[in-house]
Amino acid sequence: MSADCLFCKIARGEFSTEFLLETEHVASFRDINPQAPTHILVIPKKHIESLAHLEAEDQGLMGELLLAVKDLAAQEGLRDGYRVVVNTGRDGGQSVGHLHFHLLGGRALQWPPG
Ligand code: DGP
Repeated sequence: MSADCLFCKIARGEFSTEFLLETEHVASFRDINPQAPTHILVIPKKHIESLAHLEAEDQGLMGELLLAVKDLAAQEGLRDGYRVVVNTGRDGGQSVGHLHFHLLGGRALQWPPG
C-alpha cells in the first residue's frame, strides 16, 4: 500500500467506492469517466505502479486479476465481446500510477486506438 496513491485509497475503502467484485487481493469499480457503456477498473490491492513494475512474485496475482476481468464481463452480460486495456507509462497514456485493467464493453469498439 502507498499512503498517497489514489487507487490504494480506493482499495482501502477511503472513498466509499462501490466495489463490483472484491477479493483478498483484487478490487474493481466503475471508471469515473466511462468510455463505453461498461467501463470497469480492476486493480490489485497491492501497490504496483504499472505493468512495467511487475515482479516474478506477482504471477499468481496477475492470473487473479484476469479471472476477475472475465467474471466481471460475464456479470455485465458482455456476450458479444469486450476489450481489456492496460495503459502503461507516459506513452501508454497511463494517468494513475497504480496498475489497473480497463474492462470496456457494451458497444462496438474501434481499432486501432489513438
Ligand atoms: P489510465 O489513464 O489508464 O491511468 O486510467 C485511469 C482511469 O482512472 C481513468 O479512466 C479515470 C479513472 N479514475 C481516475 N480517478 C478516479 C476516481 O477517483 N474514481 C474512479 N472510479 N475512477 C477514477
